[in-house]
Amino acid sequence: MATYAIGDLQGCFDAFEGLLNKLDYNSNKDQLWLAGDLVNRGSQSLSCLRKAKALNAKIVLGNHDLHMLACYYGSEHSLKKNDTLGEVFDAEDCATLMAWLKAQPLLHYDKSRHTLMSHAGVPHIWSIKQALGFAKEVNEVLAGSNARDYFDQMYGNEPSSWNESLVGVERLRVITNYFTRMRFIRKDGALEFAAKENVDAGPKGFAPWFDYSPPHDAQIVFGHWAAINGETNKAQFQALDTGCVWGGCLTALNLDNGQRTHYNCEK
Ligand SMILES: [Mn+2]
Repeated sequence: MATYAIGDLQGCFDAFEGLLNKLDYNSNKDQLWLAGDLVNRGSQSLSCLRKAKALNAKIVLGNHDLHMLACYYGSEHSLKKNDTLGEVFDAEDCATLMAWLKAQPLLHYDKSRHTLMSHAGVPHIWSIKQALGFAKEVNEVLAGSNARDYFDQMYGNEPSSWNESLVGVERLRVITNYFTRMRFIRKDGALEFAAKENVDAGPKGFAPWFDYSPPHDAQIVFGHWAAINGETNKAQFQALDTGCVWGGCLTALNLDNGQRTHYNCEK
């Protein structure tokens, strides 16, 4: 019996299956966590969604997952040029899959493991309790009758900083951005979205979010940042996006012993 956390699938179902086989994954005994971005860019998003649902994986929503949900539930969002989500929307079980995905959290906390998982990470400006509360605010809107309004106004980089006094869609947007798009952050909590390369790519005054010490010692498992190739140099922060869809590899972290297993995704 083991629990594995796997990074961004991004529609790479062959790699997903290959990695599960390599782990000798037993769906009757083992448990799976997925760090978000199950879909898009790769060519097998539909199979990834079906498999994740069938395995009853613990999932957090990534920016690509939210984009797909916005295209489906929003009033006017259409697919972008590089999106590979058409087969999902054409599938007979699309409505079931979308409803299932929309109910997934932005942040997962396993108290017994003292481990948090979110797609992009958890900013140092929040305690565990605050982070869980803010993530829940977004998930309650996703579950309610205002979900369409949220999806219609979800996109954007502003406000760029957390402020407790924010309300409405601006508050939800910045919370969403911390959990699903964050890479570089300033000590005061301001986010910067242009830089996507390695840890030195941020503008002056900004550093990778995991360079700061949070007010807790929970382990944080995350994906999203393929360019750092699974490395943060800190045991507290476990990066899992190793660029499978870009020809890198798909990574599984055994949460019981910290061991990593890779599946090579070379094209
Ligand atoms: Mn992402």
